[in-house]
Amino acid sequence: MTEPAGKRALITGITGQDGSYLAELLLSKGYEVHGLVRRSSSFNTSRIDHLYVDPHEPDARLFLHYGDLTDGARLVTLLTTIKPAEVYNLAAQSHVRVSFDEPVHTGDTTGMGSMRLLEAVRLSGLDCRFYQASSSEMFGASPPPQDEDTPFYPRSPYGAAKVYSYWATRNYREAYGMFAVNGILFNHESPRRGETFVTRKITRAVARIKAGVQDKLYLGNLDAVRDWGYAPEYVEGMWMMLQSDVADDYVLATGRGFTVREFVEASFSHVGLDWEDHVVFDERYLRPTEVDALIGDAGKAERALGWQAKTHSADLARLMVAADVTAQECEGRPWIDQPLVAGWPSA
Ligand code: NAP
Ligand code: F7E
Repeated sequence: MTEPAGKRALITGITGQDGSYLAELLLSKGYEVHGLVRRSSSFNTSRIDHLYVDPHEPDARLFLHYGDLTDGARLVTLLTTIKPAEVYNLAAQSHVRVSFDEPVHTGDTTGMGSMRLLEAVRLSGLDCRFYQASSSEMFGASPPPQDEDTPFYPRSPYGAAKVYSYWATRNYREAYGMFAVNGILFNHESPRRGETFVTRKITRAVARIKAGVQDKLYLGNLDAVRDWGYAPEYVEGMWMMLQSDVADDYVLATGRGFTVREFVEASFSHVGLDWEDHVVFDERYLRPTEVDALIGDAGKAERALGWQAKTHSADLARLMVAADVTAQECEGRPWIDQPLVAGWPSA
């Protein structure tokens, strides 16, 4: 393989929300980007199809490889062939509610998967920088505001698996001198957010109710407080962490809390609807243990990296509703058919 003019990066989870934005960002910076893709019986690359160029083309800089975080041997093979300068570990079973239904699978991918990848980096002898997608879910029951020194108290199999990956990453930094960092990211959303996370479930339902193809929206706990930011800004923070002189761990957050109810109100009112006419409580969306309030303090990232969130929850709700309304109207994918990600820092 010839050396690329820019840096070479490997992204696990490239087909997910963050992976797709990170791939765009790195390509815009001249990187050669390699992505790990799970084999699926149907296409699972819709978030990155617009970035794909036939690898036979001389200007192709995005390359996809089949692989899975449960297959450690495959990870070693890929790392030794690709030889990336930066590895971003974004792959995970990332749904908190689902982690109660599939705790062992979640532990195997979201927890052990990171250890397999770290060990693959070590075994391949590569001198590369490693980003671990850690999560505010690790703080769980610890009250806000949460920062890098807040004790972890996970409240789900997902949160527990992320704590394992967090410590595995720190251990490889301390034991082997690896440039390995944890980005402890609070919730971040976008028109590309998976349809079963609460923000997208709400904004998609608003668009469908407005269009007359749905009437009710069934939700669980409306009192939960989250610190919702805008995903394209957060992937820029991931990249900044790997460009730093020192490997360290950073919280990324907006610093402001918003209840699920407030997100619902902001979303429905954006299209002139009264949420109370449509939202119905359904206990199936409650969790055995809930995380009541997450509000992050990203002061360290601002001081050390110059990173700061720009988009806050109310603007995010409006931006996502607008994208879903357009997608509903043209039956298309909001991120491909329309340049709707206003505020995208590198566009
Ligand atoms: P996402 O949209 O759910 O994407 C997850 C990605 O992981 C997808 O590409 C998925 O592939 C892949 N994946 C799942 N299991 C895998 C396996 N066994 N092997 C290989 N790939 C696998 O998640 P996201 O919102 O982009 O989040 C990215 C990362 O940040 C995740 O680790 C998440 O836990 C973490 N995080 C997210 C947030 C947030 O608010 N978004 C906050 C903190 C941390 P398929 O497309 O084939 O399913
Ligand atoms: O829930 C409440 C739910 O599933 C947010 C992941 O990206 O962020 C995400 O995890 C809140 C919870 O995200 C419904 O009980 C009410 O309090 O959108 P969510 P999450 O659990 O915060 C963290 C940082 C991650 O790392 C994760 O990967 O909304 N809620 N009613 C509901 N949630 C859902 N999904 N569906 C409902 O009907």
